[in-house]
Amino acid sequence: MQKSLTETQIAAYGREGYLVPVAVMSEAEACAARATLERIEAGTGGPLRGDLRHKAHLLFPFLAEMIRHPKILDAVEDILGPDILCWNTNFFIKEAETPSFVSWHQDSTYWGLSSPDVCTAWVALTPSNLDNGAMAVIPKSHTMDQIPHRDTFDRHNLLTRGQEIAVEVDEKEAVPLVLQPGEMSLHHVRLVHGSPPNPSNDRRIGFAIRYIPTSIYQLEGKDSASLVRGEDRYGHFELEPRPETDMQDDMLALHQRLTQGAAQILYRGTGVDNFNDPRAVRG
Ligand SMILES: O=C(O)CCC(=O)C(=O)O
Repeated sequence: MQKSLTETQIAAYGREGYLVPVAVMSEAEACAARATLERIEAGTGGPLRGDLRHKAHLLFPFLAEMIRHPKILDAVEDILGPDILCWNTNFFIKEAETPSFVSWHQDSTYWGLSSPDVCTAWVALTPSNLDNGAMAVIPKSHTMDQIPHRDTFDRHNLLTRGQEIAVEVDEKEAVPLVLQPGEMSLHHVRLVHGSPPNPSNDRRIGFAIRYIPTSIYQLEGKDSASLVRGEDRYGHFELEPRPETDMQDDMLALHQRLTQGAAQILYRGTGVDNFNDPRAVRG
């Protein structure tokens, strides 16, 4: 029995590779999350950079709560089943009137996971629309295998390596995923997607939560994840604890160790081995 999505929505995700919009919190809750983020940024000296953009759910309780949000998990459970790990989280923040963009890509390219049974919940903390660089997707592209990508390391490209698909993408097919604060989109790990810069006068903030079933494993090294629902009967990942306060000393040390391990997987073969390397810092 489904938890929150209808049969039609589940079928649409399977057929098209994405689902939008799914309401998961009120606009007031999303605005409160943005305010918390901006209070943290004020304390860390500006927009989150380097390793703070990755696995920030280990450092900040409001994000630890968000990855466990019942409405997000109910929808993800309808897609992935009852035993769910949050493998990673990434902030995708486009500052107002900046050139930051996301090239056309498939998420699966460098993640090293054993199966494409991976679903991203992209949660909007601000509006995301045609005026501020909303993500766009190529429907049904998730049915293709892994497509070759080339690394550009373009510093305005928000992806780890600035990787882009090495074949022509027919942009006429692209569908923008328009979201209000508090709504999310869901997308499959092989779906081709990307987004243009934000020319508007406000930031566009998305929090991307990568969910996997517990059966999946990492092919490229040791990796970690947070058990957010159900049971882990496989033990493929080091299970992450949950922070109680912002930037606890022990969680900072753990975050540094785990994001360094993650960077070694994502940047393998490039000489970059942590998210604070100048080639890895994005914005
Ligand atoms: O935030 C964006 O525009 C792109 C996000 C993205 O590529 C992702 O969540 O995988």
